[in-house]
Amino acid sequence: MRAGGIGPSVRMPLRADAVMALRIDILTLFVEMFDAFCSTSIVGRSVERDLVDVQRTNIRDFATDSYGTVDDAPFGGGVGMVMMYQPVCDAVAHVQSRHPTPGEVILLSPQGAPLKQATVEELAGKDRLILIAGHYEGFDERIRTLADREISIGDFVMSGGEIAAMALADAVIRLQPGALGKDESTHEESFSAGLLEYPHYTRPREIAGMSVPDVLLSGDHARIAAWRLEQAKLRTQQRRPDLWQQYKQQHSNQRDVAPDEGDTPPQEQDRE
Ligand code: 9D3
Repeated sequence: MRAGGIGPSVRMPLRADAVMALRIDILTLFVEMFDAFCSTSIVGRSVERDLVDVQRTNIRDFATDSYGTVDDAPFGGGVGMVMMYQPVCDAVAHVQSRHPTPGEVILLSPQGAPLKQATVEELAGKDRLILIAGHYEGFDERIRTLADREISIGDFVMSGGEIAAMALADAVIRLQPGALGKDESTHEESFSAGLLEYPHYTRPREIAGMSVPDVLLSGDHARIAAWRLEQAKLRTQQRRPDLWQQYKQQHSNQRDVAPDEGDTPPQEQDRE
């Protein structure tokens, strides 16, 4: 969560019950893509409760010609269009001028650093973020100088940066104090940090010939916790050997890395 220690980057409470909201500016050519995002579920509720202020800015508003041109053909030739420097630069300057605290400028790009929860946690502690989403074959290289960092959400190709901006904003917003209800609390995330989730079950006890594991009906909370940790480890070994190696490394001074200290994942017994 938020880094410890009082410093200029830590948002200070105005009153005991009021904390300055995180402000996120989204610079995009498709502001309408963010409508449902901003009004639905945890993000919608956080906006309503003033835990976060999400402002959308249309980069096209900063075009200088009457056609609203924001892209052009690449120097050197090639297919596709390139997003121009000037409208993006002016849009960033505009949103920066609208607020006293400078925002951390993040360019969503397939060439960015792959997004990790550690980055999300770091960004969740900032006062202000400015997300730039592109929607062309590429940015004019000089746009990169406007950004403090460049982030990708994974090694796959989307048609634009808008969904990546939503993914990042969503991950950051749900970490704001008060964003999650009691039932959605992140408490357990720290307990099993670095592991995939254990299997969940709800009513009915039996359906389509599949029953709930007996231990979950036992009422024995210690046994249930042990079973869940075991399942989380098994699942991580089977599905994400990369995460499992990391987890083993981080817990190498403890005796809790069982069930299998080895590198070969056990056979998966059942699939969902
Ligand atoms: C044919 C040229 N493309 C190379 C594969 C370049 C390209 C430019 C722009 C590919 C995708 C995009 C649009 N994507 C994003 O803006 C984007 C993105 C993504 O596609 N995947 C994962 N994370 C991100 S963050 C922004």
